[in-house]
Amino acid sequence: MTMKTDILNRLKYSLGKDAENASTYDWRIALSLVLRDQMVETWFRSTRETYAASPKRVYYLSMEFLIGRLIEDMIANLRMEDTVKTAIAELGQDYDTIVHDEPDAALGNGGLGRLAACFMDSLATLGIPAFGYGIRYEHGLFEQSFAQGQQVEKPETWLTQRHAWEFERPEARYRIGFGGHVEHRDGSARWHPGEVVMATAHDTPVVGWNGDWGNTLRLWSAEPSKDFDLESFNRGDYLAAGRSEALARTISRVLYPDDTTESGKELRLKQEYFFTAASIMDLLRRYLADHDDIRDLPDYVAIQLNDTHPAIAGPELVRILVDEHGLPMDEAIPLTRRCLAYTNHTLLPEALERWSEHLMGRTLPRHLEIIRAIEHAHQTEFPDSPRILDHGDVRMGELAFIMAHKVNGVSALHTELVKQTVFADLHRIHPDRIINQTNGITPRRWLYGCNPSLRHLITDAIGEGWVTDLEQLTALKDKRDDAAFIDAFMASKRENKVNLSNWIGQTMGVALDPDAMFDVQIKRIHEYKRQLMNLLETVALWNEMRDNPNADWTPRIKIFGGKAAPGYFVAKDIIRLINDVAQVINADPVTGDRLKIVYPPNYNVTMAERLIPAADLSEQISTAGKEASGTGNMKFALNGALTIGTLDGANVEIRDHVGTENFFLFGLTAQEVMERRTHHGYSRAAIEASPRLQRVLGQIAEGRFAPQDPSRYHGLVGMLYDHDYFLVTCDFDSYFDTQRRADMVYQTPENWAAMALVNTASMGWFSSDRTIKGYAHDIWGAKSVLSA
Ligand code: AZC
Repeated sequence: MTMKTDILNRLKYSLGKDAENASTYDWRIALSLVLRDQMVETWFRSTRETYAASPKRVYYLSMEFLIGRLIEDMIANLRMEDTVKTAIAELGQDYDTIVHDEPDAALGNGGLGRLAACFMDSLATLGIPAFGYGIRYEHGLFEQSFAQGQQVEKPETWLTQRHAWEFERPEARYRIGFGGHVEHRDGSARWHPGEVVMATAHDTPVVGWNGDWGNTLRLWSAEPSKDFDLESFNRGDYLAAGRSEALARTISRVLYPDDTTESGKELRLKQEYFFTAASIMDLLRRYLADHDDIRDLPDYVAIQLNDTHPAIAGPELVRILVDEHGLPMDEAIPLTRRCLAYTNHTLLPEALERWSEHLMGRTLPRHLEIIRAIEHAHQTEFPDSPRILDHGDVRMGELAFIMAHKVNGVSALHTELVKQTVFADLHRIHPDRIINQTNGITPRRWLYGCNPSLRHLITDAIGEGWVTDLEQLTALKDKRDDAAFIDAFMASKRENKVNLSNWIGQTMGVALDPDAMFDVQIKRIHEYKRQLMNLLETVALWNEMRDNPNADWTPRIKIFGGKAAPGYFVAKDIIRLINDVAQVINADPVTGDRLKIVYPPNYNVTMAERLIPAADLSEQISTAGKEASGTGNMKFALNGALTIGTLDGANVEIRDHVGTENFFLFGLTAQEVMERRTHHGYSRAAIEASPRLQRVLGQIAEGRFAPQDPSRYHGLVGMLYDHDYFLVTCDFDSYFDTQRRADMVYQTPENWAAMALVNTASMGWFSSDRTIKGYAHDIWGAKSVLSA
């Protein structure tokens, strides 16, 4: 059968529509179902081969999977682009319209969630048997819009449409308990939960490159148990019965919109335990179906904890081993440790989770006992160890560390700082436990998929091997003096910029000059990421352009994108200021086309796929020591943008790879940042030393950008004078000067392009395939079944 008939059949038999009456939505679902059918073959084969080989399986536990759209991924990985495009054209439909109809699966906040999605792609491409385990949130990350420049949040509703990729698994259902009491009898313990919620699995196949291997992303949704409140129901009290039903469903209702700040909510703890417990039960069931001795578990199971959110996995597995399998505690703890590893993603103290012992005892009473036993065992062996239980709190970082056989940071610098700061004392006791695994990105989505023009250029030059072996891009370095190739490289970038300009023109009504430098900062809005510094620099540039309107300025488009956590008021002020400044500058006839600010609302994965291929300059300007790694920085450089950045996170390694001469470095180092903070009045001093910065802050403070409400930004400006914790003021001048250096280089487009090409050519190491091989070798002891 042909693709075309397959689609028509799906339209008819799965959607009950004929071609005449089908909407874009119908066509998209029909196409998705046809693609899913194709994947199922790979998926079954992979499962059969896994059972036959009985290898170690990897379980990646993550509260977040920031997937975005799947349709183009599926088409690309199945190598069906031409087939699908032809079929859709024959059916008289528009390919782009159909593909763009899919809502983003926004089951994550930012870097941590997107990393999990890239890892799933690499695990499947490498043929490592793996499950991703997470929560099937009914509402993903909120939708952002702006009202008078201010962020407005609306619930996100991706599931109101049919999610074509998943299979519900009614047979994979587990009872998850909360509360209740623990019964101790004859030296053994039994937990009697006071409340039970059901976890039901929903599986999305994850097919790797060329359809060679398929893994599973298994997301849990919460449902009331059958006996949910039968008593009330039988009494005829339907409202009471409905209430407990609603409470159960609440657990998988929404993604917490906090990025790196701890939320400290009981529901959050319940979400964490809910998905972790379901995942552990599920993997144990799979293990016990094939193995008799629970003691061999670490030879077959590697569980990776993506941050501390699933750290309750340690006590949970110990609980099952002790209370259900009768292992002694002193055997269960080390056995569990051999299964677990933990990735740390941030040093920000506010992001390190703590739960009060009171809440833990009320929600998970048996787990609190086990945490005490873990603490006791560790203290006995290492009397000067830092404590898990501290000032009435359970510290999840310490718990995760102590229960993991490996702890990893996500860039070389971050890993060193983890050793020196958050886990310094535990590191002294366990000097071999902390290792580095620098993050990576999947080249399938972040070059092959998002940048077709560059993809074709590269493939024509060096073949297609780079898609699974990104280091092959080094061959492009030979082309840096090849004028024809540089021309084609520039033409590809320009094409992407024209496409982006058209989209911005249509959606925001702002006309952009595609020959201007596209300077992009897209990520969560956070003080440490310093969008504010970027904006202050924009205002300073505007001032200087107006002072000197006839000079040969390099035209710039400043593009911002990103959401602020709803309760993070400083971040929301920064958003408003960006929009206020944009209004004034974009209307200024003096600067005109030479300076524009655009801030498209509702930044998400799909928007990143549009913006990154069109960027000339990538803003990676966090306060050194604060950005654990960054992965956007890698996506930009791979797509031929030059970076302006600090020595922070993976920027350091990117600069090493692309060469110091192809990277715009500025600012204080992590060491200098720590040192500077000890100086009294450092920010006031920095402002006083910079007339340029003083002028900008003066304009903002006097209401130049909010004439109706001139005091609007007094708080923000005051903060820069008095507690500029992230050293915006100290790095400002160095940043401004480096931006002017970038302007200069941009004036000679061939030079800029040659530098950009070297960036693309040097980014092979940042493939998440390399990262996953590192985890597999250094942490999991897992192997590819494909190459076996
Ligand atoms: C992020 C880090 O901020 C970012 O630097 C890193 O690249 C990314 O993880 C992946 O490792 N951290 C988070 O997103 N953290 C939380 C709690 O959301």
